[in-house]
Amino acid sequence: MSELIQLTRENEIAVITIDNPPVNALSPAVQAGINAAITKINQDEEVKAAVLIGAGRTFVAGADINEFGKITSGKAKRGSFLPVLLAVEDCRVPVVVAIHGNALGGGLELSMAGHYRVAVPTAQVGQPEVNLGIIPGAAGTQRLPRLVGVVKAVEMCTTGKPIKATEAASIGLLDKLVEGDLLAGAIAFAREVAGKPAPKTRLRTDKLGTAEQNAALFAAARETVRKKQRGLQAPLAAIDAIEAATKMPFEKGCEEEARLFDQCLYSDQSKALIHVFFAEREVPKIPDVPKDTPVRPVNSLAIVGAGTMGSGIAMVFANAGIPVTLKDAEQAALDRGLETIRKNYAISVQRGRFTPQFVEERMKLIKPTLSYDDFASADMVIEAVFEGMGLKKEVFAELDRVCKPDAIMASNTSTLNIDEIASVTSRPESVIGTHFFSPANVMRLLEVVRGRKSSKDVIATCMQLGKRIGKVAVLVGNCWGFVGNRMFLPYIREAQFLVEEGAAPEAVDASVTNFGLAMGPLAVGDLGGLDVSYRIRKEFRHLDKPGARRPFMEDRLVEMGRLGQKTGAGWYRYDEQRRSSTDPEIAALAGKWSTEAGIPRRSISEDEARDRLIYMLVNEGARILEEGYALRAGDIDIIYVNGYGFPAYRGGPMWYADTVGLKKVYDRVCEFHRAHGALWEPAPLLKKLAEAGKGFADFQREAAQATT
Ligand code: 3H9
Repeated sequence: MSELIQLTRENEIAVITIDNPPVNALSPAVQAGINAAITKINQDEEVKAAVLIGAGRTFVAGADINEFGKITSGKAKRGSFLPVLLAVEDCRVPVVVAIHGNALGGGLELSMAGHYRVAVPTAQVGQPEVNLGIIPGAAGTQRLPRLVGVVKAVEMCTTGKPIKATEAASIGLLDKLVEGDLLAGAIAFAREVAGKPAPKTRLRTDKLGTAEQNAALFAAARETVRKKQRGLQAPLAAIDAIEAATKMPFEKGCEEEARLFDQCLYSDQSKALIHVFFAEREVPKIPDVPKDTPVRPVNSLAIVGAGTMGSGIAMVFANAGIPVTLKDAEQAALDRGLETIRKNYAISVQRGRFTPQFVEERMKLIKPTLSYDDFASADMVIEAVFEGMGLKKEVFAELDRVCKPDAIMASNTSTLNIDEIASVTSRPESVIGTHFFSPANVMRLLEVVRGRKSSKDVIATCMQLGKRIGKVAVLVGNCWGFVGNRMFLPYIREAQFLVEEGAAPEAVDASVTNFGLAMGPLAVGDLGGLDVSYRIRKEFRHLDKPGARRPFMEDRLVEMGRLGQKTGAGWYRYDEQRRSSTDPEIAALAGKWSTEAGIPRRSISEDEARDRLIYMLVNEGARILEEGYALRAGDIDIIYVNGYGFPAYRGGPMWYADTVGLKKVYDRVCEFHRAHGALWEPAPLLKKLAEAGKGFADFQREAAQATT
């Protein structure tokens, strides 16, 4: 046997162990090894049943995702796992698959080819391929509906969400839950079924339903996907493949699945989603803060400021089981904060996300206070007061006085200079930025802002803590707006320019929502309140490029009291339920103000609007990358996908630019530079890469090679 697959014997039971750390991915060698093990078992008369199990922390997390890029770039041939699975299913003796950790993608497909499946209660099983822009490619769409029925199979293959072992057992996907030692339990189960006829999943049809029942189910499923997974191709392909399972014999269904799988695999969507998968796993890797950097224990948190951000952050930590002291200066503000928390939890209970008991336990973890006295024992403090340097400095001076010596002192600032904040403390090495995104209890992104003196153990602690509290933590440098907002501000500025030049707000927003963004820039402004960026623009006016064009629309709307949703009007008009509609007054105001400012009104195409918005992000992203405020182009992509509603299937702004081709992007940026002036000056890195015929991915690869 190969090192990756071990074949051993427990008397009459053969045990195949897959040992391909870290997640037993089904590399070609693993697939060949399983095949060889089955051949041996078939030849060994003494074997009466077999157990197939994974070594290490998990069963099998699916195909080796690294292989997909090699296949689409022509560096590897696309093999098929199907013959191996048929060999398992046609094995002379019953095969019992024993699952712990995860059986995902090809891992679940392998399990379903086995005759029985047993699992520990903590295990999870799923077909998450759609998250990578593909569909199950080893008969998952054919065997799963045969085991769990069409509705559940469609749900699992279109959402990609794994289900818990307990649920899997209740719907017939697992035959038994094993308490205690999994291998021992699986061997005992194998002894029970040895010598008896073993059921083959592919021969079953009892759960496939009738054509009439299914027609309505598939139509409804397609409708749901179009609404909830807007723009994604793979979930629709998964439905097509499952439909094939209900209409064709198994072998033909597999052929149809393979055709659809290939179509998805070679798509831009799949390449982008695979990029996002690996970029997310790259993000915690910080060259000068190695994995084994010691961390400070964080078992309690204190928060200053019970506003929207402070109360949201309190929920995030309470949800992770970490006790929180929540402080505000005023009782009324504290009461409001707690009320917000209660309301948010009530919504989560209504939506079935949390049980009332869970919420009650979390509420007990949040301790309101008006005093800093309660801060002395906190392992970490997050300041979430109003965005203003003076106030933040006051708070940090106070924290320096009350916090214990090794406490981490973090600021939730979204724009301000962490070094300046740290300068008022006697321990700048313990000061760092933890920039949460609103609503903090919902958004996955956390920017960890590294100050000049932030120590490595503080950085490592915050990055690890991010994972513990369910966030994607991305380390960023300390520049204005850090990464996300530094790119976002020019983007929303450009949206205003488009309106000032003649585009309707809904056309501006549609140019990026049609591209796949969750919301357009103007609707986002209305949602958060136009006064937020108004204040930022005012405070940082001194940073504006001298002589460069300045937007005026939004400032004037704010000055008219049109602050967005909260005042019933902003870029759009809102009814009581905050449903938006076009406001003809905006077109009239834009026309009047633009004429006064001497800006000619013209018709603007959707392509121009989209390119100006997206390429503004890319151009600023290129500057950030070159200046070293983001470690990798992929980090910027992860920030935009997780914090700004950028469609993951486009891979993030930097990946998207690479797919367009940087030469094309650069030419367009130059065109906008000529037409609109200094704010479109091409980033030097963009120019350099475009002229060299390279992409951001090449830049990253070369930078990584240079450091190794
Ligand atoms: C598929 O199966 C298609 C089939 O239908 C058809 C043909 C058979 N491949 O996430 P983590 C690496 S498509 C290669 O940090 P966790 C990962 O990059 C596949 N590598 O750990 C990381 O490497 P590094 C369908 C993989 O405990 C390390 O493992 N399956 C794979 O937080 C640890 O990962 C999926 O989509 C892989 N399949 O989460 C499942 N999986 O240390 C994808 C992981 O160098 N995987 N790695 O950065 C996951 O969802 C999570 O990794 C998992 C563990 C839940 C398993």
